[in-house]
Amino acid sequence: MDCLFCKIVNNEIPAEIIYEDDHVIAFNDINPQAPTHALIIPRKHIATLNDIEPEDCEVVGHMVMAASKIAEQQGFASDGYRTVFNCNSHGGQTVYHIHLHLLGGKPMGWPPY
Ligand code: IU
Repeated sequence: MDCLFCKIVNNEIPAEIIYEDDHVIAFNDINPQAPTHALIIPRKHIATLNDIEPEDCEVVGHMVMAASKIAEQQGFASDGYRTVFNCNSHGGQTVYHIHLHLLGGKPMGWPPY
């Protein structure tokens, strides 16, 4: 399978990994949109949010828990932060291995367009 994020999971291409556990890894986005912009991904390949199955609930929970742990580690948990899943073209998804964006270190705007 030719998936960029699977290659990062398998150490076939480098990334600045900032967190990992048995289910997920997180690394710095190459095009950061905030002082901290990390991507939290499951080790398992899941293409889009539409492909999540009931047995994936645990890993998706790990993704969300990882976001709050990283926010704490980076020192912006109490100020707050943004988490985003983009899904398919209207959602702005460009890499088809689900990833939770974690953006922190500055106030975020809303709406996101
Ligand atoms: P999106 O939600 O699928 O649009 O997000 C994909 C992200 O992956 C985007 O923020 C890119 O900057 C990021 N990214 C990366 O960190 N490393 C890469 O090699 C590639 C994309 I291609």
